[in-house]
This record gives sequence, structure tokens and C-alpha cells, in this order.
Amino acid sequence: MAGDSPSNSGRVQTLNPATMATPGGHYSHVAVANGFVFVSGQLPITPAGVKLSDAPFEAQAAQVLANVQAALEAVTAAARSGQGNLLELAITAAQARATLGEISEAMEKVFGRHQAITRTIAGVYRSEFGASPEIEEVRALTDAFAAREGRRPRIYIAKLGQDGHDRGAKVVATAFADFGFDVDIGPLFQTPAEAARQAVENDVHVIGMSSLAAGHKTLLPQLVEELKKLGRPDIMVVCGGVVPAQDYDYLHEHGAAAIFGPGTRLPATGREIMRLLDGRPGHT
Ligand code: B12
Repeated sequence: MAGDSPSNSGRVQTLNPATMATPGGHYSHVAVANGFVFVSGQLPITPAGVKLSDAPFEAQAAQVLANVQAALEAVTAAARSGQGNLLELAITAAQARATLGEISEAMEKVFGRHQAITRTIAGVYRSEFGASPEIEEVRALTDAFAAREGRRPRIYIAKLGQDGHDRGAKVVATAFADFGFDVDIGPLFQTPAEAARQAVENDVHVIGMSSLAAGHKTLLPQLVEELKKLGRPDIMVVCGGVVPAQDYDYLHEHGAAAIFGPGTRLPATGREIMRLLDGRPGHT
């Protein structure tokens, strides 16, 4: 704590490094009180009279937690009644050291969690791309596949981890529908286990993982492992998006059948996926 500028008020000594934001409410960066150092900066203030608790240490700790709880309940109450300033109450809760997750949860009790609904619309890619022998070529491959296998090739477009870039995934989904694939598109922020389970339930032939937030080296191997655990290592995994060339070898070694980096033309990806599906043993 050397170099801090201590300030004294009664028996409480707060230590606020000059580089940190100004403390507010019941919060100070570090406080020494009743012979204890409160490193979280949270003070055991009793709401009645707004005084520092001089109860035993356990009771002081309980007071701190009760204060956080009260601040969170105030957020929920304001969300429910529509009265009060939610932002101000959320800041008070943060000053009482509630986490962002806890503050969100306090509001979620009333508002629920936003669930994005993704719909796939067929025909858009084809109409934008125009009449193209490239698309017709892939279409012929998927038609031949359907005639041979009794159903169309099915692809699951997955967005994994914290990657929220969903525009590419939507473009890919509509394009593949126009190429004659059956397309399922998963929700944002799935875990590899969730995506694998969904893909197995839908009995897809291939998972197209769209990666734009640099999570592929962690998430792709996990997805491949989850498919193995579910007894479906035969479901092919391909990866597209912002994938740097230096990661290709690693991804291939960990189970990627194909990687489609920036600038890849989608009809070419459709053709390559069909080549790989048709090349599986016993499927030619
Ligand atoms: C738009 C955008 C955003 C939007 C996303 C909106 C949305 N709902 O999607 C917003 C502003 C929210 C955003 C946020 C962030 N972004 Co951003 N974003 C972009 C940007 C400019 C364009 C992406 C895009 O939509 N392209 C258009 C679509 C149609 O193209 P696409 O996704 O590439 O898909 C095509 C191909 O890649 C391929 N493809 C993609 N997936 C698949 C899958 C398969 C199976 C196949 C076959 C093909 C395929 O086909 C598609 C069609 O051609 C890129 C830069 C760039 N030029 O790529 C950065 C970029 C992706 N973002 C980046 C970053 C760092 C972020 C943030 C972390 C920034 C931050 N610090 O907050 C956050 C992360 C948020 C999150 N949770 O993911 C980096 C990622 C770097 C990396 N991967 O190492 C990029 C590359 C910018 C950069 N050069 O640094 N972003």
C-alpha cells in the first residue's frame, strides 16, 4: 500500500491509490476498519443510521453481503414497478460490489433474457448472385446426393463461444439453402457440447463452424471431441470465417475437414463440401 494517500474518518481508514476511479457509496478501494483490512473495499455499513458495523467480523461480513443483496433487490423492484432510475440503482449495486452478471440477473427476473430468433430465408443468395453455372453445378451435386442417399445433404451452421458476428453465418445459411442443402442454423454463443448435441439430434452430415472472434483453435477441437463422445465422429466439421492461414495446419490436425478463410467464394465452399461428402468411404 506504499504510495497510497490515506484518509481517516473515525476508525475507518480508506486507502485510495491515485490511479483508481473515485470511490462512491459504501465502496472504497481498500479500507482498514476495526483492525481488519477490507481489500474488496466493501464496508460493513449498517443501512439503519448508515454507520459502520462494530459487530464481530462474521457479522460484518454478513452485513456486507446483505448490503449487496439489498442493492440488487432494489434493482429488481425498480424493474418491476417502472419507478426509479435503473441506471443509478445498477451503479449503486456495482459500488456495493455486485457483479455485472448479478445486476443483469436482477433485471432478468422481470424482463427475461433476450432470445434472438434466427430465420433462414431461401432464395436470397441465389437472386443476389444471379444466374450462375457455379451455383447450378453445386445444385446438381446436391441433387445427385439426394437421389443416391434418399435425403439432401444437411449442414448445421454453428456459432460457438463468445463470437457474436452472425452476419456471415446467415449469409452462409441462405447460400447453402440455395445450393440445395437442408440447413439448420444454431443460436449464438453455443458451447461445443451444445452444438454437437444439436447436430446429432438433427442427424446432419456436416457442421459448418463460423469463426470470427479467434476462438477456433480452442472450440473446433472441443467440437470434434464432443462428436466423438456422442458416437458420431463421422459428422464432418468444416470451419469458415476470419481464420488466419497459420492456423490451418493446427485445425486440420484437430479434425477440420476443410477451412474456408476470408475471401472464399461460397459456391466453391459448397462444391468442396460435396466433394468431401461424396468421397467418404461407401458413399460414391
Ligand atoms: C461487422 C463486424 C462486427 C459487428 C458484428 C455484427 C454482427 N451481428 O455480426 C460488431 C460491431 C458487433 C463487432 C464486434 C466485435 N468485433 Co468485429 N467485425 C466486424 C467486421 C467489420 C465485418 C464482419 C462481417 O459481418 N462481415 C460480413 C460477412 C458476410 O462476412 P464473414 O462473416 O466474413 O463471412 C463470410 C466468410 O468469412 C465466409 N464464412 C464465414 N463463416 C463461414 C462458415 C462456413 C461454414 C463457410 C463455408 C464460410 C463462412 O462466408 C461468408 C460470406 O462470404 C469484421 C472485419 C472484417 N472485414 O471481416 C470485424 C472483426 C471480425 N471483428 C473483430 C473484433 C476483434 C471484434 C470485437 C472483439 C471488437 C471489440 N473489441 O469489442 C467485437 C466482438 C463481439 C463478439 N462478441 O463477437 C476482428 C476479429 C479478429 C480476429 N478474429 O482475430 C475483425 C476481423 C476486425 C479486425 N480486423 O480486427 N464486429
